[in-house]
Amino acid sequence: AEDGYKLWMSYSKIEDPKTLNFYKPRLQAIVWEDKDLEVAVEEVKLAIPKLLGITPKKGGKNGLILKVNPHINITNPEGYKVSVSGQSITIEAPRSVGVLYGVFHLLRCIQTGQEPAGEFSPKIQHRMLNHWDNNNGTIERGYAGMSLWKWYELPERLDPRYKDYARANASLGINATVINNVNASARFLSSEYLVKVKALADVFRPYGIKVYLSVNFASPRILGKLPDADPLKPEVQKWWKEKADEIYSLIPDFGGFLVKANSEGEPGPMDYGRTHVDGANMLAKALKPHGGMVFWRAFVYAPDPKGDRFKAAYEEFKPYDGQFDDNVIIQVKNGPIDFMPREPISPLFTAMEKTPLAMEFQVTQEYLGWATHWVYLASMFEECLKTDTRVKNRKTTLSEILQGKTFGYRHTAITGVANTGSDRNWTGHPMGQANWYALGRLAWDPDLGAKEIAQEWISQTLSRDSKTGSDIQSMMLSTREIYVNYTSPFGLHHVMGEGHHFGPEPWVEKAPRPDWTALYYHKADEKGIGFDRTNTGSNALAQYPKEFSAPFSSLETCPEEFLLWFHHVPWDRKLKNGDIFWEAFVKKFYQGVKEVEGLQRDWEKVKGKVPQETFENVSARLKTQHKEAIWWRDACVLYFQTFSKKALPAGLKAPE
Ligand code: GCW
Repeated sequence: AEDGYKLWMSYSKIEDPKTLNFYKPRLQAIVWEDKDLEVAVEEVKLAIPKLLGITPKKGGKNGLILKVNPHINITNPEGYKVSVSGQSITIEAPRSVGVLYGVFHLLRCIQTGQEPAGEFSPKIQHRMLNHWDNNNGTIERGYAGMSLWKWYELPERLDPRYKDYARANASLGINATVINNVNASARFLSSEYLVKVKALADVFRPYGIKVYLSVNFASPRILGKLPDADPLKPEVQKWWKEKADEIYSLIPDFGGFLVKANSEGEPGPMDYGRTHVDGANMLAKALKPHGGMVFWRAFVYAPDPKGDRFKAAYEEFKPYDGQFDDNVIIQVKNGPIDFMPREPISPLFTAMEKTPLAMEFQVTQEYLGWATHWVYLASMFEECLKTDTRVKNRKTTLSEILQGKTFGYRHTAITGVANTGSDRNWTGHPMGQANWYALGRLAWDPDLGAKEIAQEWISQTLSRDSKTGSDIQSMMLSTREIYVNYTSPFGLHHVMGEGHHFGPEPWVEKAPRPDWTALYYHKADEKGIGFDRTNTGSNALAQYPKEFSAPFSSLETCPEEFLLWFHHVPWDRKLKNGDIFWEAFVKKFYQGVKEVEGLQRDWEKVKGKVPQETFENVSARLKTQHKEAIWWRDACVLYFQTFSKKALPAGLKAPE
């Protein structure tokens, strides 16, 4: 049994007569000349017989015509054009990778019953996955087994899975992968490892995927045996330059470095009294002659018990706007804290006018139920991307900013922390595959909707029956809010288990750092709950354009789903629906549990309509999710009740 191995590329047989009528006559042959179209042709040869039951012959005048045409006029060099005429479909692109993307587009159209013609270009240049994979095979925050990369076997043995990984990414337009953890072992830069990295890069190259490495800033000291890694010292600069030369001699199209510096104990330029600019630009200069990029992360915060971690990234980076070299991108998490189930956007996105920023989403469900909770993350990504930032005091979505339209970025990037692992089905939860899929599609076009992406994914993965499809689609679209309801209603955040980040632990008051406790964030007391980030509190709201922050600033106008992000809300505050806050809050947890029961019932209805293994796998995980939703509900309600000292709303049974 395949058990989900083939992801959205199982190419099951098309039944729809209209689709068959359109495609069959036009896919009787494949016509191509360029040698570097091999993988595109291979994919067509694999897919078409399965989808359409025909075997395209080679050559001729009609059929599927694949052409690299450097002179074609197109918005983005990675784009492609598809035209349909008489008995043929032509895919043309300036680069072979564009033709490959065109082929995947065609296969998607066949499976979603659409016609393929048009011109298509990615709206974002760097479409990346970040793997938090370690050299011992474990994955930080990974819930789908061990790392895909078998370091002990490389470079000699190439697991066939590397190629399937590349195909899956290319099918979405993902063109970059950072293969190791940002908490980086210096070992990845050793000559021993670089040949292994090269072996992977060679597998990925035909699929248009560039390899990047996360680097440990102290590598010159750890590997090079220099006394330190001070970025202003010539011998340190020389070490990096030579390292870059070594990498490029092995991997001529190496993408560059991703760096987590001076964050959560990682080394960085500040260890030597230098700045983010000193550190990033030093690496940028080493990579520049080879065309490499530096992705420098803005995920930084100092342990300040009286401060507000929300403000840290902005405070550390805003002063350096405009000072980074032109091959540096600052990579910013979507929210100001850390991949919470619902976060407001990071204020940095609205504030760096002279520095290109990359979006970092998290696809692995660190704070969203690992691999036992069904959460379709595209709803969350979409909410974030469509946020109107009010930059320039007009409608400016975050998507537009990321596309570089607002501040004229010279580089654009969307990345996602991968949820892949060695599990047979790649992502542990079968529905997690949709999150990988969605990240890739949104990186190509951040204006796509969660709804259409779900539909595409379902018809390629689970079912092409329209009723089944729409049933699963509505389940998917409900999952994120359900998770929010039983874990973090009204903007409650950072109340998960300390360290492992699983399950509820709102009572954590001691941790290695104050900003890792739950109390720091929820601030519950007998009066109320929530973090006052208005001007009577930390004033974090002042980091946003005032046209954006205005509604959030007052309890009256703050969107209710963000209340606890910005206000200390009195327990007996009346909400719009007439409930007092305590009652509304408690009801959400109960509602969330009920909604999981609803998901279980709805999932039962697709039995026999989706692959049986997937059906059983999801059913079983839903049972666990239900149990864990009750755990979240009871833990949170009982704990917060010790502050509110109020009874449960009428009709709700108190947890035992
Ligand atoms: O979300 C937190 C995680 C850490 C992670 C860190 C980061 C890779 O708990 O495990 O480290 O963020 O993004 O750097």
